[in-house]
Amino acid sequence: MKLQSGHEVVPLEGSEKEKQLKDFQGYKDGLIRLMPGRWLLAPGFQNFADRIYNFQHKKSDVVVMTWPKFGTTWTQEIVWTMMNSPNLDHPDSNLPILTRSPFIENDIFAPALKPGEVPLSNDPFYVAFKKVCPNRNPADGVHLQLVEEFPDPRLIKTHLPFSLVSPTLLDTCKVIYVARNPKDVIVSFHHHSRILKLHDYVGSFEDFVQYFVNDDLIYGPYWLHLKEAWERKNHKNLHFIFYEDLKANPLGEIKKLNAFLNTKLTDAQLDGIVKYTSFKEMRARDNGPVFNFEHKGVKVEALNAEVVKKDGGFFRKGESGDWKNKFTNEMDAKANQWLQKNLNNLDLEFKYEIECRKNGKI
Ligand code: PPS
Repeated sequence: MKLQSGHEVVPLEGSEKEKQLKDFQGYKDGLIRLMPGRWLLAPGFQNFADRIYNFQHKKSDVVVMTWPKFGTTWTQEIVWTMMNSPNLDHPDSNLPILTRSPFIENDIFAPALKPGEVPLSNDPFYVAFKKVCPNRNPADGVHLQLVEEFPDPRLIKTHLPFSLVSPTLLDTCKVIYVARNPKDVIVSFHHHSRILKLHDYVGSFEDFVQYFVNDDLIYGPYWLHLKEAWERKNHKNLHFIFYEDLKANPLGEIKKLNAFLNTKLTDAQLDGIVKYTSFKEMRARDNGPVFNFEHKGVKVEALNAEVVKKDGGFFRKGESGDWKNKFTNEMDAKANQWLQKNLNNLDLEFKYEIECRKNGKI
């Protein structure tokens, strides 16, 4: 199958597929690769790829584009608050973030609905869908249609790279790309893949590092995703944020966003947003992208409660450099080799890797 982005869809087969399905027990429908790029995605992507590629963006859209675990949710919460609730008084601010800032490709992970079937009535996504697009058929994509019909200005999340989204995206609207040190991404993604039943990773941490350096994790390859954004970094509609900068100086970074988005917030409003979007406050609100809910007394659980109890939920640690507590010397050497091969070749100084080394943080 050929996509309108020009990519050929190749389903994973043989021993590679077997290994993935053994370690990621949530990938029951298998996985696909898109060539060129070797992008690894859920097979449901084929149903939405062309619509996403041809999506009509508006000038007022703001897209938060990241690879998984780069700090998407944090950035969405900051930007949503700047755009909608600068005085922290919007009545919807406690709703799950993906109902306020929809995730354009999230339908690719949902099991296909049978004709006439509707999602669970109190699934927060479906509640938002019914409110925003009451006359649409959810089988055509709850999340994608939510984005299509969402009132302006829309704040849209994607983990897709530039080559899989609209080729006119940057010339049409503003894009915020968030990047994060790959070693912390590995730790965070490993946790994410264990807590989310959608992935249900049951392999070892060591194997997870290997999956990462082989570019064999879903949404991979990390470096190509980053490269496609880095090559566009001088475009006036692209704003780059590094998770580590946001962590070290949130006010400074939010001020830059204030200029980029032209939101014209006062210093007092920006101070309020820094506090409101701190890790501590966001973890306490716990209205991130994944959640459990009850439907007619039956618990619908996206999260593996046992792992959450032992190792924490979606808002895990929210720190830079936590990888030092998890990596062995061998893993570090493997990741460094990967960094050397992929990121140095990009002409992208992964400045936090370098700076952190200099000041002894790593
Ligand atoms: S996802 O599921 O891919 O969209 O995840 P994403 O939101 O990109 O990344 C989740 C990590 O970001 C951390 N996080 C934060 N860090 C600092 N401050 C705030 N406010 C914040 N909110 C979320 C979250 O805890 C995940 O990182 P780890 O290292 O696992 O804690």
